[in-house]
Amino acid sequence: MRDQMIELALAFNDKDGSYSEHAGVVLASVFRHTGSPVNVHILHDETLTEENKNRLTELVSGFNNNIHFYPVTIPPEMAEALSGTGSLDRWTWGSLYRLLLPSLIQVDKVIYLDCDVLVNMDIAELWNIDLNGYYLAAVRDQGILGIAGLVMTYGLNPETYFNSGVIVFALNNIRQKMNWYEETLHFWRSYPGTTMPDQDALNHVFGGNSLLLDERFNSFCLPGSGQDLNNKIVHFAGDTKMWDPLSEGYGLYQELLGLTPWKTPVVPPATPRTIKKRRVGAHGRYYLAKPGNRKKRLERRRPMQKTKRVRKIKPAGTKRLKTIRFSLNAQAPGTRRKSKRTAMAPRIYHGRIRSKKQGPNHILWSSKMPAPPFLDLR
Ligand SMILES: [Mn+2]
Repeated sequence: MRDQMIELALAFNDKDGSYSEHAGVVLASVFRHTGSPVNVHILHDETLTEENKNRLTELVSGFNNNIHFYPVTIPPEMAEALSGTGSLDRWTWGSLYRLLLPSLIQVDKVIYLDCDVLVNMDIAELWNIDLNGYYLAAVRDQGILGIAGLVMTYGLNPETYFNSGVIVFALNNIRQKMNWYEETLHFWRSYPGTTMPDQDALNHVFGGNSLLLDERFNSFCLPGSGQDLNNKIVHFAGDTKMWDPLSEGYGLYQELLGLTPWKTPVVPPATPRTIKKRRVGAHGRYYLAKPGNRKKRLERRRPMQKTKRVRKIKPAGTKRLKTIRFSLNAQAPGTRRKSKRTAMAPRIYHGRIRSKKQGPNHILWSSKMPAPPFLDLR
């Protein structure tokens, strides 16, 4: 007989397309350490692409487990209650999806995990903890020393203040507490200053009846701590996440990534760099750029006509003056010109002449556009 089915929920907003991959790594870390079957519940929004959905499905079914997707829309009254909360620019809507678990998932109990944790133990150990009549089980927030004063201003108890990154929700118990949803909204309306709307609200609504677990079920990991990551659930709760090369969990993250369909890391789209443009004198505009990759930049700016354009743009101002020699008697009266070249006078260059290798602000291009009439040229 197989072990008891474990219900596991992840919730995220994937606005830059990378969170699906992190979710995949979290799941791989769970599957690798447990022999129990797992029912995976993904709370997501329109930012989850079909491709990433397929990859998650592929990963989960590859471990002989099941996956269910729940498209989430924040209810209008929830958005309204949060509209006074000025801190939402730091916290995505995705962090609030976990609050809707009691109404979304029809199971008695579910383990919720953040997408910045690595499960280095059999998750069945967490699942098998008896919740009795508690609403939830979680671990005391290890950053509480820094925010004890703050959470007290919201009427929360720092002694029992738990972190919302790893939670076992007793959904059946919560559903029996009829007013859990109203109380959540009430908290946000009463304390618009909350900096962690999800965690503070959960503490407010369920804190009085929650089971505090051993720290190894949600062990914070800071860079440079050199801590042992084994036999615990590691939470990269700070700014240095496990996918950051500076993180203690980076090696493990990469290893687990190899078990997912995201084996080849997703390369984030290059951020377009701006080319500074400034008017110089009355003669025209100069494009200033750092040396080294000007061809690349020009190509990026004009993708349609790469090579042609690069050649064309070759700046008049950067050309060296040609040395032109002609003898004084080259065109004696009545004689033919010896050649075109010898008859030509040197051209006058209006732009400043510079060699190619010069300082960081060498001129790439200058136009000899006539100055607009409204400019005073004196
Ligand atoms: Mn987290």
